[in-house]
Amino acid sequence: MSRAWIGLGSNLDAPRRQIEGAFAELEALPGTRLEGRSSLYSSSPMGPADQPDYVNAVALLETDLAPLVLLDALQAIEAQHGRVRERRWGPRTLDLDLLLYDERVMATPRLTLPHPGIGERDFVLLPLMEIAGDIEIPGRGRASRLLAQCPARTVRRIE
Ligand code: ROI
Repeated sequence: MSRAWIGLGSNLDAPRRQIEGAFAELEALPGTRLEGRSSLYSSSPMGPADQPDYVNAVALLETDLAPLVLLDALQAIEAQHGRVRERRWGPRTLDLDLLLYDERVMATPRLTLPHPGIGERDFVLLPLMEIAGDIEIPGRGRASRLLAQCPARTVRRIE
């Protein structure tokens, strides 16, 4: 089994419900257990400001699925939530990012690990640290150091 950390985000169509539903769907993936889930967090949009605040969270999966198979499964869940590829950094019903997969480091056209945005996103790092502690991000350093260097801090816990 491998450990995969997933970042969840939504700012359309009842975001909390989107995130709660996504946790249930992650738990139902074949060969996969939902080992941990963070609280829900609210954050101001990164990118264009003319969109609602986001609800963000992080999940820990124990999985037999290989990284690209897991990525396919995450994109299928996004599609079920009505996710359409819209303008870059625009609002979305559900975003599922494969943040970390064991200590895997890779850069391919479809998948980069660790997730390239992880170090600049307080809305990823804070929920991640809630369930992972001060985890070492391969090639980047400890989560606490990355969080301290994040440009803006808007994330806050909402439950
Ligand atoms: N901003 C926040 N606060 N949370 C997100 O999950 C998020 N996701 C995105 C972009 C548009 C970059 N901005 C975000 O994909």
